[in-house]
Amino acid sequence: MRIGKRPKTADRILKAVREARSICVAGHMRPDGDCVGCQLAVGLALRSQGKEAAVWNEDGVPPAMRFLDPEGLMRKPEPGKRFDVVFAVDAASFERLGEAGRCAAERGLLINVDHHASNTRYGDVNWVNPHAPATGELIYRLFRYGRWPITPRIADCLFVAISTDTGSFQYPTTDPASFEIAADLLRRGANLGEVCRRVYHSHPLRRARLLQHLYNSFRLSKDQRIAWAWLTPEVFRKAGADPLDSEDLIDHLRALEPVTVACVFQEMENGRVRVSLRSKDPRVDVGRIAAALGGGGHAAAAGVRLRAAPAAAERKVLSAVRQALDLAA
Ligand SMILES: [Mn+2]
Repeated sequence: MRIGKRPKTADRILKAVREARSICVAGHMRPDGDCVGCQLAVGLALRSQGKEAAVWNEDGVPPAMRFLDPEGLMRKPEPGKRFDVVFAVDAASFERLGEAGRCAAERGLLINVDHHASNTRYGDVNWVNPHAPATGELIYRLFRYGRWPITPRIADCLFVAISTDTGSFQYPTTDPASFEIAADLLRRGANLGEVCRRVYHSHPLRRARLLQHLYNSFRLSKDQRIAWAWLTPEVFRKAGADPLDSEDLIDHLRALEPVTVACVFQEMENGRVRVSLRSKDPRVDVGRIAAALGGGGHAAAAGVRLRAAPAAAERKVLSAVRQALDLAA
């Protein structure tokens, strides 16, 4: 496919990578398919260019995506290791990098490639395009601009990145280019059957138990436009699940016909409440709601961590959502 004119930022990134010897490819905490897909794709390319490349985010590769990393590229670098370049992908803020941000403490140069509108431009070089439905699309373009070979394995990684962040090409941010890039990745050897079986059809039973709890316990606002549910440490314990197993369960609440906004509240060990928000009405921007509360994300999918008691957190979030719904009505 034709990828259009190369932005100056992409040139700067390619030049910095060319000149670097050691590079850490960093991702955000609770990484999703977009994050690890991009991290591994870049990591593989750097290795094949003979660079010393570390690939790291504080939670590692989610189980469903481990097939993308058979030799364990994703590994914590030794503490205090200095990198010529730290290449952050899909992270809206420096804080979202969590522990991986420490790799950047003594770096030469920090590159930030991302597609979140809320991105804080924390890098020395920032390539932020909120119109891209996935960071994977930006990384794909970077490969093409730099003429980095896209091997079948790299095609798998980038396909996972784009497929997961577009909700399997369903979210309204999905555009013709997403399909064109996906088609090109299939042509280059991405294994659609394998990728979909691993990523979408291999959920562990403990995740189903969390979903059971969600379906059994979710609540609806009077007008049925808001659905919300709680996941407590006890629910996780009973399900034999860990906090990463709840990823994307919220989509089942958003998928209900009367519901416009779904919220899932998660009590965390440190006395904070993790809130996930999803909207299916483009006029109700949950990214803005989350940002007003100190979090971030996209118009259709966002989140925030609140330091508040559960009941207070719930009140605060639901009233903000209600307000946004009323404004859109
Ligand atoms: Mn993303």
